Amino acid sequence: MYNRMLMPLLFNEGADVEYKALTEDVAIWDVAAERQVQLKGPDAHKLAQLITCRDISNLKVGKGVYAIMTDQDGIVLNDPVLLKVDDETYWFSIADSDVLLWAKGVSVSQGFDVKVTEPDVAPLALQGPKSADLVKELYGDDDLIDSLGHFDFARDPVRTSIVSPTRPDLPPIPTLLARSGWSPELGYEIYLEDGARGGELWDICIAAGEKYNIKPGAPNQQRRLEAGMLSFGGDTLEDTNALELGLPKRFVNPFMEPEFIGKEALQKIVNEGGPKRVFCGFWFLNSALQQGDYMRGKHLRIFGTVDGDEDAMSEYTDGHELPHIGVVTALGYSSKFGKHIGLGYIDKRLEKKNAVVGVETSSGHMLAAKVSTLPFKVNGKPGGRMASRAE
Ligand code: THG
Repeated sequence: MYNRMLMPLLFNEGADVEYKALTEDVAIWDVAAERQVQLKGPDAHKLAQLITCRDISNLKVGKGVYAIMTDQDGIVLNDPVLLKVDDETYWFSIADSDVLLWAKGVSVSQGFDVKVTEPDVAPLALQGPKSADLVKELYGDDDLIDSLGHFDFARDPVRTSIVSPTRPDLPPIPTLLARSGWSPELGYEIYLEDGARGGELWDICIAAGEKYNIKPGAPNQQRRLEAGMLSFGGDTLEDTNALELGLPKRFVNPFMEPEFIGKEALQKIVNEGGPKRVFCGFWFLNSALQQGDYMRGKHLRIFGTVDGDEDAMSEYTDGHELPHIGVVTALGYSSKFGKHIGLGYIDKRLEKKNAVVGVETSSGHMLAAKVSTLPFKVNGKPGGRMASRAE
């Protein structure tokens, strides 16, 4: 369940077929569970700003941004994409937690003039190198598609409605079209604005995508691990603060002009020397793991020394006597890198040292892993894409 909805996670042909479609052709994912929390009214901007630690003063209509939400202690509540739909309408396209109630609660406490709702909007993701060709066919508007930069979107009753090729007599399907998605590939998201027409939209995409080898899939864990992208809930702990995510400064900006919930707490953390642990990657060094081994959302404890000395570590068959210095929150096999990789948190002192640490598996064994900054790099080049972290 995701936002109290079912979300398809794997299709019959299997994870390898989905991965290949995503990286070479185009994959289609039903991500309707990424609900929209709409803020509408004269104070919509004020409320949106108050609940994200990113400066959105200059956000333009038609632009989306990755907008982390924090509580009064700077703890991450959600990591939505925020879309400015018009001057008085914002959508938070949320990950799996109760943003609707949080936004209503904050709004009422401030006496804001804004309505907070969950409109009938259901995103559908088309991700992969051939996704642009496919959306061009769906919308028949190459100029529009070519004009969309990363995280831009368009919403227009004519230009972003989809006419069914087989049923042109039916009213066009209303959508918002964004260039975004939870993968490092080129990708688009169709925000369907009439839930009753979901099946029809899916069928239209599958039919138009046939010549691009489209495959149904789901937000791809293997690819997002390679890209070092955060999975809220899986990779965030109860007490993860926004500074620990290691995102670029403009995403988490405690010293910006506008007020937001968590500002004081995050400033204090910076003033006291910064976060004690940081989100990072792990390269698993030994071959004890099987290709199918995959973990998300459990917390494997990490043991090691703050020196991260490889020779010292290799002497431990059982490193439990070492200090507990972090946690692995997800791991899986990367076919791109030819080894297992993971994500999690490590003591800040080890972040940039290529330290070798011991990761305790659920069966109590200790696996050696090397800490990596994100995005993962191979021969100095980011292994995902352009991931924002690389900037
Ligand atoms: N699409 C939409 N809604 C969503 C998601 C989505 N809601 C839930 C969840 N996914 C939100 N989380 C993320 C996390 C990361 C990214 C997008 C949504 C992402 N990150 C890039 C990175 O980390 O490299 C780029 C960030 C940037 O440049 O701004 O894309 O997928 N509609």
